[in-house]
Order: sequence, then C-alpha cells, then structure tokens
Amino acid sequence: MMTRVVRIAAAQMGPVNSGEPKRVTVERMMQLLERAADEGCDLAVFPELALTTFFPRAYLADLVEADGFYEHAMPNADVQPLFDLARGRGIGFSLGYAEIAVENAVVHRYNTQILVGGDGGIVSRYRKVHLPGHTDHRPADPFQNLEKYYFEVGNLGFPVVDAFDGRVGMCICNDRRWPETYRMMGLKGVELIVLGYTTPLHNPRADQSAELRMFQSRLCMQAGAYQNSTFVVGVAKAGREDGVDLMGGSCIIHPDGRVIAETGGLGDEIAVADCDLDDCLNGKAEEFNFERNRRPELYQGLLAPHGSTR
Ligand code: CDV
Repeated sequence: MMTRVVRIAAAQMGPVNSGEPKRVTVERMMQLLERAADEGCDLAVFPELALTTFFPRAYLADLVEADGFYEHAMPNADVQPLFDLARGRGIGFSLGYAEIAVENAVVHRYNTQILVGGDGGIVSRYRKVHLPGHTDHRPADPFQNLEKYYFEVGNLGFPVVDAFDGRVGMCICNDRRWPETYRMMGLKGVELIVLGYTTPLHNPRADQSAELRMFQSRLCMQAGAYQNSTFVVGVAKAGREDGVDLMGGSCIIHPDGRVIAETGGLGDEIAVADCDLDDCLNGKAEEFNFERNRRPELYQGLLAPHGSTR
C-alpha cells in the first residue's frame, strides 16, 4: 500500500534573550536542524519570531528604533548558513521572523513565516492575520503585547501549497486560536499545518493558571486538526525570555485529534513523529466531507463584521 510518510521535527527553542547575537541564535537552530536530519526528518518546524527576542513585549516610541529586529530580505547573510545546511542535508524547515517588506515604495512590517524545501528554496510565505494585543503603550502592565503596533495584518491570505508530498499551510501563534484559520486552509485541502507560537504562561489581563493556558493552546490546535482532518505541528519559543515565562508544550497532532509527539522541557529540543499524510484522507472523505456535509448557504452570518448578527 502506498503511503505518504513525512517525518517531522517540532524544533522547539528556549529563550532568545535580548543581546543574543543572531549568529548564536542561528547556530542553535542549525544544531536543532542537524539533530532532526540525524533522526531522518524531512522537515523541521521552528517557532514564531525565532531569530530575535519577542520584541513586541516592549514599547519603543519610534518604530524605526525596532528596525534591527526585522529581516529586510530572506534569506540574508545571517541565516544563509541555515539554508545551506538544509540543502546539504536535504531537510526542509519552517521559520518565523519579523519582516520588513517594501511594496509599491511603501514600507510594511509583518509577522511572517516561511516554508523552505529540502533544496533550500522558499516554497511558501505566510503573514500573520490575527494580531493580538494593542497599539498603545500600557506601562501599568508587567509586559506589553504590542503586535498591533509593530505589525500590519498579513496580506497573503492563508496559502496552501503542494510540498512534502502533500498540501501544506502555515499560521502563526494567535492564529491557532481561531477556527477560521484552519477552515480557510481546510477548504483548500490542507493536510499539514505548521505553526510557531510565543505564549506567555500568564495573562496579565485574566486570572488563568499556567495549566489552563496550556489546555487552551492544545484544545484549539487539536480541534483544528480533527475538524479539518489535517496534521498540525505547533512549536513554542519557551522558557524565561527577557524576564517573561513562555509556555513550552510543542507538539505534533494527528488528523484524529491526538497528540502523537511532544516536547518535555523549556529549552532547545525536538519532538519527532512520522506523519502519514494519507491518514488525512478518511476524515476528508467521510465525517468532514465538506462538499457533502457543510451547509455554506446557512453560514452567511460568518461574513458579517465583528459578530454583529443575531
Ligand atoms: N504571539 C502571540 O500571538 N501570542 C498570543 C498571546 C499574546 C495571547 C497567543 O495567542 O498565544
């Protein structure tokens, strides 16, 4: 029987504290990529904003002061060794970073993730759609959540591409909490969704335990996988970064909703699983056969802005 097994590593990273040279961060990523390649992986998935500290937790009055956190081209000299290693070992990867893009002579800032094939070439790019947090400085909070200040809403939609013998899409961190994210890709036949996240263990605006926060993170990814019959790989930047505790719990989720591999700590670590993309087929043909069972004619309210319908 033919199968489409892709061996995937969730390449969790420990903190990237301010002041860590990018060369060191990239070397850490190369070590993780080497480990994944040694284990025979076809693809390694790195976290959101993997190359820097999660800088939206601090306010800089002049946006231009933050330009050093953004990549102006991808690949560039700093990350080229990672691309070269990937090509040399024949392993693909996905990587989150802050992007400055000049479009029609206008500067735009995005929270971006790319998918790179085993030949070292970029095969897809995604720009984060659901930006959490606020645009204003809130000095009374223990840390900021200024993604709406540092980034624009992504303008590429939710691409799904043919890669790794299947249909592959991406999303980033807060996107994983929204059913629309998965369904937009589910409607394009997605079989593997890779995503990075940076999630504080504590929510300064809600009384939630670390256990509850982890449960919620898993709940939405497992539901997204099951309801769209797709693998989901969620990868954390974990540990105490610039004084803020970030959750770990990177995992690989089967289309039946089960976690089939997960990390145990808060540092640089991989969790590996063989993902047979053919395992997506039954759910797409039966329980979640969209053509047969969805009722889009009754879903018009979903397009109403901001949940204003009754
Ligand atoms: N980087 C993120 O998008 N983090 C959000 C936090 C701030 C709630 C998340 O959804 O995990």
